[in-house]
Amino acid sequence: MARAKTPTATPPGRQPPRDAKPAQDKPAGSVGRRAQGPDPDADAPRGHGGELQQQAGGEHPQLTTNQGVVIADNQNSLKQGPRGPTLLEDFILREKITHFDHERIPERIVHARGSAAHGYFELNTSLAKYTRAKIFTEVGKRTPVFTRFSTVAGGAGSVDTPRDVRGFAVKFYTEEGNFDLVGNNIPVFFIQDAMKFPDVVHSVKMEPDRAFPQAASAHDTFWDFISLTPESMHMIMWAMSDRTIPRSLRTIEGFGIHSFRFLDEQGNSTFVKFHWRPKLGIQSTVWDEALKLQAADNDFHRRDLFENIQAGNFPEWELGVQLFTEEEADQFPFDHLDPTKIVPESLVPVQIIGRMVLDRWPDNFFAETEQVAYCPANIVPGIDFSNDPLLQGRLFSYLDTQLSRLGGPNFHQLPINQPKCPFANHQRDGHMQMQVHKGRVNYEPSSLDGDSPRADQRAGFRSHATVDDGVKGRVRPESFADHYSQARMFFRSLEAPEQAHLASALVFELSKVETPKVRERTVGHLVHIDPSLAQRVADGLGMDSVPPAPDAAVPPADMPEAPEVRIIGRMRETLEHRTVGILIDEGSGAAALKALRKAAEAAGATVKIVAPKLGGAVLSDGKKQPADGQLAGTPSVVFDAVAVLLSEDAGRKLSKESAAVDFVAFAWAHLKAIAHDAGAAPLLEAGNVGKDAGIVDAADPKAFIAAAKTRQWAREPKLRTLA
Ligand code: HDD
Repeated sequence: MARAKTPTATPPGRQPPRDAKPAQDKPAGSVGRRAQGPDPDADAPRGHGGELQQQAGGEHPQLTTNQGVVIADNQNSLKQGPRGPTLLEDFILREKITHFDHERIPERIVHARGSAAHGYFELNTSLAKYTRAKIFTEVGKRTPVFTRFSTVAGGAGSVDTPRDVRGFAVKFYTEEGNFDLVGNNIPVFFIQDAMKFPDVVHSVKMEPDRAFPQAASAHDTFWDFISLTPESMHMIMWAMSDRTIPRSLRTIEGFGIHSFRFLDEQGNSTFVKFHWRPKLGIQSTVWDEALKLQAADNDFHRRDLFENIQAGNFPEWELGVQLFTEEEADQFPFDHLDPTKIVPESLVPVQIIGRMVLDRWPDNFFAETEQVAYCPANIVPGIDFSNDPLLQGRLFSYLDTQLSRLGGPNFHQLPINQPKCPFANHQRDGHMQMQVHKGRVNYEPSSLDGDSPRADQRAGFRSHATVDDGVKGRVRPESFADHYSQARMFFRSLEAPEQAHLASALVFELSKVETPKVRERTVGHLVHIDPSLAQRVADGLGMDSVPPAPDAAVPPADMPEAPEVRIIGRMRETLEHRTVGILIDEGSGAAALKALRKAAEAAGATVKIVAPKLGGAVLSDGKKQPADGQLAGTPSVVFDAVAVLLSEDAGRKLSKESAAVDFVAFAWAHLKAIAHDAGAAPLLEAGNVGKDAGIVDAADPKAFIAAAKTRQWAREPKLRTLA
């Protein structure tokens, strides 16, 4: 569809557009029509800003309006004379600005900040005994997925690394319809009933009169709500643990939280809880590291996910299930329908049934990551809900929120939300209807069109034939009344440094609370969980005594330890897909750098060079080594382990450079391995870096790799006098 243009207002010095050739590779009507760009050999346009400066030559698609009209000039609005008024008639300007004005949609009320990737799920163990869902019965089959990770409290533009729960939402595009597992990186929740969700969310979001703090729970309204909501105590233990300050989205666990049901061909039900386990193991930061990461890189987690997927370091998780019958559940010393409870693995082990690999970054953030609409009500035949009252409320909320967030009832037709299996029904019309339905029949029963969609009793979705009776009322079951036993189990199952971090987190958060009675009420709850924790937090807050514990509906019971809640011991000692930063300067040892790089890369790490100047430095062999990051903008917090290779001169010079001193001081404080040579000694001294198994001679790459694979927990007592 070539057309000749007769430009009417070509700016001076500019070549008029040439005749366009039809596109070979795009359908008619798409953006595929091609125009020739300015010829790079032609006289470059010289002007005063209103002229086209781009120099790329070759063929480009023609720029058009949304109506397909080819645009002649995308630099200047239509004016009455060069210095005259802009004309309202300029439909090209108006269309462009109007579209721009509406580029944003409402952000998610929670989980607004997120990053996502495409990938697949592969089943390795059939669950045909329990479910007819093909995704869980066809071993070896790869089902496409789109997985979005998020923080909960912050807005879409907030930082990646606040202390916060992480959302872990997976859309499985199964051949039987979309199945969404919309979970978090923590296996329990703050509240037991969806009725309380708007309250807990309002309390944690920025306070409505002052509009701060952004993406933080450390403020009065959150702790006010929590201190008056004892059912939140188990979740508070998890939220104040290092789980909420993950090192990477690639190193978080995920949980479906609620009990769901599996239904076999006969409709028999087995309860199921879903678990995602990162192949790289769990890895968190220490709090000071998380704080400094916020300053170093607002997008740390998004960038980390992007860079690793682009590099082919595809993140991977195992999918595990806990399966139990109604009769088994009746024997648990808690109610599995209560979402503030876990089913400890000592009662029901997790069986691994498959894996998820994320191997493709979205092409467009808005179209995919922003417009993806998850919904826990999206399930497929062979899966069903339980009566968990939090889940039941969620079944309503997600579709409802998308109606205003995505602007109407047809958001399921957006490419990212569409099932990848055929879908057809008699729903019609509405805002942004993308399908052109044919024929007269948009109802059922009908006899006018033999091809119109019909229900299928055999293949179709069937609910579990649950028998429930009871007296109507706004009630909580007695079996939901124990708020402290699992909180105690969690705290007591942690390793000593993890307990200390949790106590410090509570002290930090409550220190930001201005209202004394809120602090006191919160510490009172801790007495039920563990009196020593209450004492530590009271001491940390400078209280004269531990406040009294509130009445507990059910006194806390001692449960067996649950090792699965720990992070320490469940990290994987590996450098695979991690990043080592090597600080160099003029005269750094070339051989040592080569050996360290080789060893780190062989262990699966990415190596990044940091230098005072981005251009790099001339090494001892006289060759210039470019840097990946400039020292002042690339602190050690962004690395998993560091090495410092410096000549004597550079070592002396950098020991007076605060960015360099911080580089080593923070690596030390954040329990990371540091390899160094003799030249770096003055810098390490200036950074108060001590000696331990994590501080190694750069001439011994093996020792460095061994130390770099883990955090130096033994260093912790030297660094912090923890609450
Ligand atoms: Fe929710 C989003 C996870 C309880 C109402 N939720 C949302 C997302 C995740 C979760 C991961 C982001 C999905 C995405 O990436 O787009 N939510 C949870 C978990 C919960 C939970 C694990 C408890 C076990 N949520 C919950 C309740 C309600 C909601 C009880 C309301 C009754 N959640 C929403 C919502 C959101 C949402 C308002 C906001 C944006 C969206 O749905 O799409 O409908």
